[in-house]
Amino acid sequence: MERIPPGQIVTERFPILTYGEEPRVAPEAWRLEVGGLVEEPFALTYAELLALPQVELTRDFHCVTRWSRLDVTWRGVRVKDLLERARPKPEAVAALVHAYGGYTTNLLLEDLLREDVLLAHTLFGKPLPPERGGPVRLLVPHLYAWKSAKWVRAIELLDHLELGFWERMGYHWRGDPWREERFQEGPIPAASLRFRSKKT
Ligand SMILES: Nc1nc2c(c(=O)[nH]1)N[C@H]1C(S)=C(S)[C@@H](COP(=O)(O)O)O[C@H]1N2
Ligand SMILES: [Mo]
Repeated sequence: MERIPPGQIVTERFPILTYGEEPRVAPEAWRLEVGGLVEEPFALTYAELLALPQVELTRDFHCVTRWSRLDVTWRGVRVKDLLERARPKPEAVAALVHAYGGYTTNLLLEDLLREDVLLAHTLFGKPLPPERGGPVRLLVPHLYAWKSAKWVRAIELLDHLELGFWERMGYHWRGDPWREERFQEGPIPAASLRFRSKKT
């Protein structure tokens, strides 16, 4: 497989992209809430996050505005581990991720359960800087970078698709860079909502 998704241009730089004000969240004040359609909703502190099993990985980062930054090294906790602890109800198929400052983005539960989806607190060996979403951001390397919500605050599991900030503005409901899912052209096809009928 090609390394660079179609229509992307590699940059040596690593631009900072934030819509609106940059929220300031002290590590001591940071909380992650895992809730919605789960059996065991819980909140996590920064200290608790650091005490969990840690993963380090290096991944390329693809922004829908066409820049790709290769080989970014992150450290954090697998979102999968946290979701397993919360125990999603059978009808949970999607998530709305909420950030401090009001930003949101939607994801399929199956996309959040990938092994390389992290709650990242470290970037290139240093604490995640505030402008990068510190103290903690989401990293979803297999989708466009707008899914990697900075200053993440909550993961809310849902039995339906609820669009996030950019998705409501016309960006693609899923955002796979390999399929160039940049903008939502036309209505979201019913086939994409297959996850609605996953109910058991
Ligand atoms: N909370 C929040 N998260 C966000 C954004 C934002 O504006 N607010 N921008 C997104 C977009 S469009 C991109 S490309 C990446 C950029 O991450 P970076 O600033 O670390 O490069 O963050 C994503 N996460
Ligand atoms: Mo972006």
